[in-house]
Amino acid sequence: MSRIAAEKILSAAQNVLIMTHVRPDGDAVGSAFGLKHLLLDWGKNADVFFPEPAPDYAVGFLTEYKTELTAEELEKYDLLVFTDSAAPERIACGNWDIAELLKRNSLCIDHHENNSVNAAVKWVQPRAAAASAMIAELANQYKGAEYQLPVKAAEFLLLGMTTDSGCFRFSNTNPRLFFMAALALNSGVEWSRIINAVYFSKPRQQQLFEADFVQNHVQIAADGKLAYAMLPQSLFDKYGFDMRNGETLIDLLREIKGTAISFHCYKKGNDVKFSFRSKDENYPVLPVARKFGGGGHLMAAGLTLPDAGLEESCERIKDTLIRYLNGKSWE
Ligand SMILES: [Mn+2]
Repeated sequence: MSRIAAEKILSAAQNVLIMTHVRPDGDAVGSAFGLKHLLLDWGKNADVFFPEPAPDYAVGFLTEYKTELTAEELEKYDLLVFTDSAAPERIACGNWDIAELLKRNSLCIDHHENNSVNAAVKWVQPRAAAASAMIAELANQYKGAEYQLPVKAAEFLLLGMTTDSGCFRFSNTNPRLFFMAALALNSGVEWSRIINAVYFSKPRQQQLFEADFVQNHVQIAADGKLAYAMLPQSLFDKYGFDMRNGETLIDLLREIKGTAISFHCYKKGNDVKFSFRSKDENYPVLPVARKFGGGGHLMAAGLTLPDAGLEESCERIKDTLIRYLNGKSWE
């Protein structure tokens, strides 16, 4: 479905509850809270149900939100919106059964390939760099070119646009993104506040964690085309580091000269979590992630292997990627 359908369902609603994905990143925060501030500007009631902690860099931007949602509260909303959420099981909805929530009037705004959220209205644009960029576009189209984004909405949308594109460096960076970022900047947002919070506020402990990661955990394979790292729990413990703040850790692998694919993995409860990036269009990572039950974007994907061992899983994925990079059968 199209942006027009999204505009229609939003315009008909009066009380909107917005949710986003688990382990929220900058675009999750940016799209959910950015939409909230737009809807407030458009004379609607809008709340964000945000039951999981935000990355530290985003905390200073957050405005009011709900961490709990009673059945009685839920009744007062006539529309639920899910932003940046690729699959129903990826939606952060606290103790609620997502299947129950999806029976209600709902809208999904997302930019992941193969989105499987069966909302009443879906607007999915895999080529959009960020869900936040889609929401800026919706505001621009719905309200017209003269519409000035409210400063708070613009700030959140920029937060999402910059983080999902690695500050306009990743392969998803396109003219639309720059255009939407320019629109948002035009509202009078303090850009340096966003940049300083996201890129120049790294705690010293995190820097030391990253140095240890680079020094002792990064491995190179496939004649330099693959960089990967397996992160043991002891490394997290040593620096008190939480992967909630590890969104850019993968870039320490991707930045290495000559690499096409990078990944890291770590244990979360009984599961093993993988993050994949590619910087070579000949070797997108999505097909490999999907093969093992993961998802995401063509060049940036993720995977959770339930009830798996860290070492064995890492070996298995590494071997698959080596075959993939060497043009051998890997499926
Ligand atoms: Mn996103």
